[in-house]
Amino acid sequence: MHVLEKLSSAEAISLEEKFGAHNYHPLPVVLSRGEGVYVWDVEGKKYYDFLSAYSAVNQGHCHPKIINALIEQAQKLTLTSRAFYNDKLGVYEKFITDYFGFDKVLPMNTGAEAVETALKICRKWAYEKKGIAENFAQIIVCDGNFHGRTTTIISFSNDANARKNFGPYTEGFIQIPYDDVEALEKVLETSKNIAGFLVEPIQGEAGVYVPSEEFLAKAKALCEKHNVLFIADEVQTGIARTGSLLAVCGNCTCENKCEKQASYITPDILILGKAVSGGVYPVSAVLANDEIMNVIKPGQHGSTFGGNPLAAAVAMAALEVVNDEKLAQNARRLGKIFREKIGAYIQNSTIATLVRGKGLLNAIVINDTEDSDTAWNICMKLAENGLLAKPTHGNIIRFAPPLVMNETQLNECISIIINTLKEFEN
Ligand code: IF1
Repeated sequence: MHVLEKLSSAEAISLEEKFGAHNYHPLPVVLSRGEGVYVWDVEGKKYYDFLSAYSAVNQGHCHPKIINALIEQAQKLTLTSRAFYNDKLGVYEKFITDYFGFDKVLPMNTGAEAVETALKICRKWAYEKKGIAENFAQIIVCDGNFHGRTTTIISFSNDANARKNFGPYTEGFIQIPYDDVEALEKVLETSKNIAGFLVEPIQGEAGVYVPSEEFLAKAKALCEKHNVLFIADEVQTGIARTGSLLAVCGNCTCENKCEKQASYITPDILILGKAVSGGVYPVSAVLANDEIMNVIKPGQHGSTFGGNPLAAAVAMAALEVVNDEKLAQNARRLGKIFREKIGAYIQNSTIATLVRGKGLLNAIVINDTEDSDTAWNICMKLAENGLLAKPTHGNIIRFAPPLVMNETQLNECISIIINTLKEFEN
């Protein structure tokens, strides 16, 4: 088919409308280039990216170190499958397990695949190590969770739009309210077949809900007490996004090698995705120590692209950038400025009710009903004013720029956001 040399936004949108499944409702912005904190549309308009591809581009768009790693490896060897060894996977496996402090990694591609992998490992551990009767394992999840879109994962979602008419649903999950230690304790004390507790350290899609200070630590302690695996889904909160290398690091300064500070809550299974590759290539990872990971034997799990040499090369470069450029420290510092300045504006605002978040994962709650289109209209106006963001649920707008942003750029963005919100003040 003849492809137009230079598409206009309208042409690009109509092609997607006609030939693509309608599984998204994007803002009418057609991007063609990205560099650091900026993206450009096909007409050449420049924007600040305040979504970062849902926190996959933490290192900034097209980071030269990561792109060079991609190009160099792509010219040598991209995919061998796991039918054979390759010279990059073992090096990467040592690198990432040292980096996050676990014995082993099971490499996958997307976040949902990594979540599914963690669920399988948890169940297998429950039958073969904990001694739960086969097919009776239960995994506790939280209301408002988002862990991906596979049939099993939406089976334990309570988002009607994500699960309606995709049944029959996978069994073996118990829902409790998020940030509710008593509810977790009650389930753990009344059910003997609990294998694991799967939790987002901050609920991103639900609207950037930061749990109470002690929630994760108390939940981890309860899991330990009841011999239940604490499974942290850091697909969105990981890789320095919340001002530490991982959201479960608590208030660790994260200088270099993780010294497992007192505030660190050690997951039994850690799930990573998105910015593991800096948004350059689909890379996800499941990390655990030997007594858990070794329940997986040859032929019991895998994927064609999982652990390919290109992913390995890209992920090592992307994770080095996080340390080299101290992205966690930057996210923590700029996030505080963002919440302080937006919070000051909100004191006298009629259109925004609160700002919340951690590091550079933040959200502003708009003073309107969930089903109103005010948040959408604000995002349309933000785009007009040169900043891209998108509502999560209804009246909540997520703000998550690349972590390479500097203070001058942040202040310019804060001005754009406040001036745009003021246009909606009544
Ligand atoms: C979409 C949301 C964010 C995730 C957590 C696993 C996954 C995700 C905590 C699965 C993915 C993405 C999916 C994308 C939009 C985005 C999203 F709005 F859907 F919920 F970020 F908040 N765990 N989140 O956030 O990873 O399979 O996508 O690689 O599906 O619309 P994935």
